[in-house]
Amino acid sequence: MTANESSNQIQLPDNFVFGVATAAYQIEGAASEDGRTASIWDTFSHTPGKVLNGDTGDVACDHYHRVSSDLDLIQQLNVGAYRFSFSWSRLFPTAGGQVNQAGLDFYDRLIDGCLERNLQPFATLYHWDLPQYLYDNGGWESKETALAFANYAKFIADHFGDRLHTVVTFNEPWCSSILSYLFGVHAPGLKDLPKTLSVIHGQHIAHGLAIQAMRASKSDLPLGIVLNAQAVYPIGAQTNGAAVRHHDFHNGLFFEPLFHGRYPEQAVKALAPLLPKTFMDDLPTIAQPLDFWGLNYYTPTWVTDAASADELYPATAEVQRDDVTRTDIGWEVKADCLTELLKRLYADYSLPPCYITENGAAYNHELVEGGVDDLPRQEYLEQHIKAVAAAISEGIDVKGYFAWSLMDNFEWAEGYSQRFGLVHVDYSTQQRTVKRSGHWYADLCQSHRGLSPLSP
Ligand code: GCO
Repeated sequence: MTANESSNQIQLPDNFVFGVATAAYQIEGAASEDGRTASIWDTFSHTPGKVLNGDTGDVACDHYHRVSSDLDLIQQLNVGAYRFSFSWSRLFPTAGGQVNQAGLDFYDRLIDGCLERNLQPFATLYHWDLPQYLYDNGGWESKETALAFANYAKFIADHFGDRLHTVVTFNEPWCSSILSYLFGVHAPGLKDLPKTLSVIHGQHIAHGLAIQAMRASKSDLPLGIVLNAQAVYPIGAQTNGAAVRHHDFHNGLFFEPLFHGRYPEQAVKALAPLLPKTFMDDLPTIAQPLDFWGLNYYTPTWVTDAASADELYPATAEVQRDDVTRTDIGWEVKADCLTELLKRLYADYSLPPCYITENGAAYNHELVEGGVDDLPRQEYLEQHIKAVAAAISEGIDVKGYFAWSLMDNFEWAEGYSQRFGLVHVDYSTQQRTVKRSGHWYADLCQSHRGLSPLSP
């Protein structure tokens, strides 16, 4: 089957948006150029033992210097939208300081470059790169950081608001709290439950204040948040309780306060002594009405009860199933879980319309005779886009889909070892090569646009 034949079978609404996604620390490089200062990811990646092979984002894809040709590349993929994140410490390199003009110029070039190429800019304020000076001053546990975030958000809305298609506050706050402060995998690499709960709450407050600040600045700018909801399943019938607790902790601590202005009852009961003192008082600030939300989905989560009865809530353990298809990073491929997840979330919570803001696969195919034959990624994308179409046909309001990622990049604790790109990057030369999956995606976007032009 050719790309066009297979893509034509996917039925999507007329104004459905296709895009590609990236994040600042993963692609920009130029880590200490033009006034940018360190974020917690610079510190973490420069700490021996934290990132595979000692890799850092110092150079990454050198996107800071190649923004114009990278935008040309995005245009060649025929997408209608580009999702990127701002580097907070490039724009505001010092505590309480002025905006950094060179940083501002860079994002002006990026956003204007999108508009010149008919790419709708979808911006993220926080993709995990907290300025180090804010971390040193108490980080997300401190209200000062939430206030600084609201000021930063207001600046973005004031300066860029009339050129952005949407803005999200946080990308995957689960990662910048639980993965970073409880599991110790991401910056700052701690394993501390009370701190984790304070950070979750602090980020929620920052989100609420930022939404208020941006609304006041530009009331017609569509605002949202991106969550990596887990598609949780019990590994056997007897572990249903574990699945409920896991969902409550890993999804409920985010969805319930953000969309319903409350924390999950069971989690609160179990964790009460560890929760921040003001957690009830802050809920009205946190639960701001949103225009949309973003779902990042890669793989399902199978759980059972934790081995030890002494474990703290949710006392669950993840289980890897045998005999399933996995990507090179080890994540199980199961597209129907995406349809089920969307249906479950819309059944459980009152949610605005959604974009799939990330979906994709790590496959480490290399360049052979000038091409990259990554058929498994193409198949992964096709299955998951069909899963989105299935959810839409069942009434779920999904407005668009962003492939993760435009190009191979710095995959956090995995360094450069895992390649998620539609475009291959040779890190020694910075040469970009569109992979087979990238050509397929470009055909899909083209045929979809051919049938129905994107709305402005
Ligand atoms: C995330 C992040 C991305 C990752 C991607 C692959 O979802 O973890 O938003 O920055 O690179 O998801 O892990």
